[in-house]
Amino acid sequence: MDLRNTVLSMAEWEDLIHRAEIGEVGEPLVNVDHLDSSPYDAIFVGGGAGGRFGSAYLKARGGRQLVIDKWPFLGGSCPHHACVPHHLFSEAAREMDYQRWNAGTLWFPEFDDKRCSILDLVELFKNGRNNAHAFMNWQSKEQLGMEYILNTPATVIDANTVEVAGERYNTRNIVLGTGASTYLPDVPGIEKPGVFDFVSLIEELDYEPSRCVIIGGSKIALEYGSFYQAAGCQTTIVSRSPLMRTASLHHVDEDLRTYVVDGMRKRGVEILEGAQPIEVLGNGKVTGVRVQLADGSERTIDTDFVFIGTGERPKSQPYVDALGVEVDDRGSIVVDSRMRTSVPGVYAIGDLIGSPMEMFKARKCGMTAARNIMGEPYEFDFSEYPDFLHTTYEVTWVGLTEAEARERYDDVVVIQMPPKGLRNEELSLPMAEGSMLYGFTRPELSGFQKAVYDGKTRLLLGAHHVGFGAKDAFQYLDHLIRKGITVDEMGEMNELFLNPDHFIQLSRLRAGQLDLTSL
Ligand code: KPC
Repeated sequence: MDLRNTVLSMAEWEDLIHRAEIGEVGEPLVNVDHLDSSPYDAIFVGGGAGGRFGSAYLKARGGRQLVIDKWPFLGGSCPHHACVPHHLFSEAAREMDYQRWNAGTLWFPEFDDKRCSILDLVELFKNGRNNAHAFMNWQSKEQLGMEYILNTPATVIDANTVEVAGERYNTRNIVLGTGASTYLPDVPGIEKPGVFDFVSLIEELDYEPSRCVIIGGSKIALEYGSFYQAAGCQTTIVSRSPLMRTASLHHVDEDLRTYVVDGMRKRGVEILEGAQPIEVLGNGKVTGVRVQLADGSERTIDTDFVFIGTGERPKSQPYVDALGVEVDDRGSIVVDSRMRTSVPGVYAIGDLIGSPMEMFKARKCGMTAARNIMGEPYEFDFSEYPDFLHTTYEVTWVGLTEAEARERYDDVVVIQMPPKGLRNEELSLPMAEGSMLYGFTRPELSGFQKAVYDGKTRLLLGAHHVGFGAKDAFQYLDHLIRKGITVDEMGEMNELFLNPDHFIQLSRLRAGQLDLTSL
């Protein structure tokens, strides 16, 4: 379908995408300027966050791009299976948790978890996700001027040639960005119906789970596990490593971790650390999981729903076969800081180059490739970054933990709430939007926060937060820590009181000291 000279409305895009998804439209959706005979500076294979942002940047610099995706929309897995449903489910988990703790008090009705349906939320998301998809297509075409071919996969022929729907396109450079997929651990029975990952949860769930076992302890295990539990589905997490001590997470402060994991247990999530699955049971559909516990004993957990929380692996094999790009032992395409692979003229971005499989990295990888392709040497180091996850809380962290700081600096000063020496249940702080009611009803639920300073230089080294609404601040805290901000400069900032992290006011309480001490 040639869309080059057609402007589709949002509703028309939604309808077209829907018809493509259900198989009514099988042909490629083509938005290519066939009148332009200039060569492509880059073809982006994969139209997810990296391919779309890379394309936008390359266009902005005056280049010619083409982005290709097998799906009938740009934007990739984020709005289809990943970030967007995760945020919807996490918001639902927070709301359900709030209703549950407050049930029968003030204006809150008694809590009826029979009305909390995982299936309903999945359907709600699935029925609404095409609006974001439609917008990605509309914005990319009408506002950003991108060329794209959707609803058909691309085949890379060589470093300058890509084939789409039987037609070959030549390009100066190729940018590979086709992402990753769930790593299925080698557990007998893992292929049985009733075992889901975050993709099949959306595409295939057709019953209401009544009991859940999560295999693995990744971020996704904490996030989806908290949602299932909040929805009344008793959840057990089976993890070899202690939660939040897995290799994929860095800079997790121990006090923050304790608050988060204790909070999950307080809400009924069963967490089996040091445990591993032996077999997924069931004659046909899943009926249970046999697990080896930390003490070596075995236990069978009856369940009708198993969720994989072991992380993802890059989908790199087609490019190894076609181009011989170098990959590491996990299949991640090896790139330098400019996103250049081992094959000249071929770049790789996003989840395809390994962890962290995060949005900021995918988008900035795309931008980095585009800048370099357009002749602007630019390096992207993503070894340090702020991070977050959701349980029934929003958990955010950036910079060094207290323990890391103490290893590197002689005079570490910690400003935290509740302060060391006070138990969470003794103090109704921290309090702000989202935790006000908890402050007055259940202080121990109102959250936790910590700022770590170097007492000598007075520089902020790290910040850690469990609560609600601080994620936004952490984007800027990351920037400020990189630039270097002192406790005194923090104290000079103008806070919008009450605020979720209280870092400005708490820092000001100590900023006057010549010899900085903890608070
Ligand atoms: C709703 C939303 O912005 C999430 S989808 C983002 C896909 S992209 O803009 O291509 O990174």
